[in-house]
Amino acid sequence: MARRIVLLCLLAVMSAAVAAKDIQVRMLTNGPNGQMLVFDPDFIKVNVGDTVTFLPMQKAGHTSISLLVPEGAKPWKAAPDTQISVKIEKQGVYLVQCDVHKSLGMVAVIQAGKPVNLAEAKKAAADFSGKMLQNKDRFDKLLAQVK
Ligand SMILES: [Cu+2]
Repeated sequence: MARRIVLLCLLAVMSAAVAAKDIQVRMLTNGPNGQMLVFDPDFIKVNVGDTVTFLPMQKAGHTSISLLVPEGAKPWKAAPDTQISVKIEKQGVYLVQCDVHKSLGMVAVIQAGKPVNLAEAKKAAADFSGKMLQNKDRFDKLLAQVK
């Protein structure tokens, strides 16, 4: 009996380890479909425990910086043209910006589990988008994909 419980616990630990994914997001000057200055993908749905790795594919000073994270989650800030891996430890919506190109709408949204802070994220995105010079609708389009 005790042995069976130990075995079940081991299996649970192992499957959790296997299930955690590393999702790669490319930071691009020339993106797919003729889009300029994008994260690809720019809507990233993950599970809590997954890691999101931002890769500078084309040197242009691209950065990955959190603009908003759920309560209790750690914000992050990568240096320009630098790779960063972010472990997602809290559920909710994360807003991401490229500091150099934020005014041009280089943004992304991460959803982990339930979007517990969606209203807050929408408000922050609206404030932020108001200061953009182009692609002002990107955050809206991304947040519309949050389910
Ligand atoms: Cu950029």
